[in-house]
Amino acid sequence: MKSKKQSASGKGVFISFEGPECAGKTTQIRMLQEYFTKKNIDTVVTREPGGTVIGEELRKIVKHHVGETAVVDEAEVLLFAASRAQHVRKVIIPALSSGINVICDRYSDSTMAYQGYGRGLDLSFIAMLNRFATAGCMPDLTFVLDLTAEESSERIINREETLFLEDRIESAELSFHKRVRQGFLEIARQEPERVKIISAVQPKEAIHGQIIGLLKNVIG
Ligand code: Z5A
Repeated sequence: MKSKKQSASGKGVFISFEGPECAGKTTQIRMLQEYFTKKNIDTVVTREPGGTVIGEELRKIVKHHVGETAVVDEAEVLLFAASRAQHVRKVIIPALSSGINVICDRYSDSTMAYQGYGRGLDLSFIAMLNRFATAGCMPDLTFVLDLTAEESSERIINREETLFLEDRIESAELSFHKRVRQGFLEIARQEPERVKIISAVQPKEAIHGQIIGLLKNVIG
């Protein structure tokens, strides 16, 4: 681990990927990880909800809980925040402090987009909850892979790995997913320096090329 290159500032770069389901986040994260590996740059790849043992337990509840007692929206937002509070303190901040880059598959913008814009919970409460959960640790750069709700649901239907296996949030109605997308676009409008929108309807290599181009402004 120590033989690999770490950032000149001594602090790692924090990159998050956001967007609707099936936008290609996992695919792009894998390609970016390979890019860093070839350059011998130390990187941790992690995800939300999840990234810690507790976070992965919470992930099972928020993604797949079914049964007579549905997870109410207020409980859902707190479960995501709980996963994040553990994750940021046990994984993200320690890695960044050691000069290791962090790539995170979803982070606090997902809470704003899904639970705020999507579920309709109070946006200022979510902003406060995000500040509490993250301890103020925000990504240096966030890529929102943008896809319409219709394009996203078509990819979910055709996705080989999970054919016919939509999870609890994926199976929400189309209008919910439209609001989520608008949420991501609004976040990008409010924070254009940090949040970059990239069309997810392009060949994978073209998207990767755009990501590397934008990263060079941050990493050098
Ligand atoms: N959630 C929340 O509500 N609040 C929060 O605070 C947080 C999360 C943190 C996590 O699910 C769920 O939790 C998510 C939001 C919510 N809810 N939903 N629904 P997840 O992590 O399991 O799933 P996901 O983040 O939605 O990702 P995904 O469905 O696994 O998709 P993806 O990672 O973005 O895409 P992919 O796996 O790379 O590719 C999907 C398919 O598209 C696959 O068949 C690829 O071959 C194809 N693909 C990829 N790129 C392309 C291009 N460029 N063209 C065409 N096809 C492509």
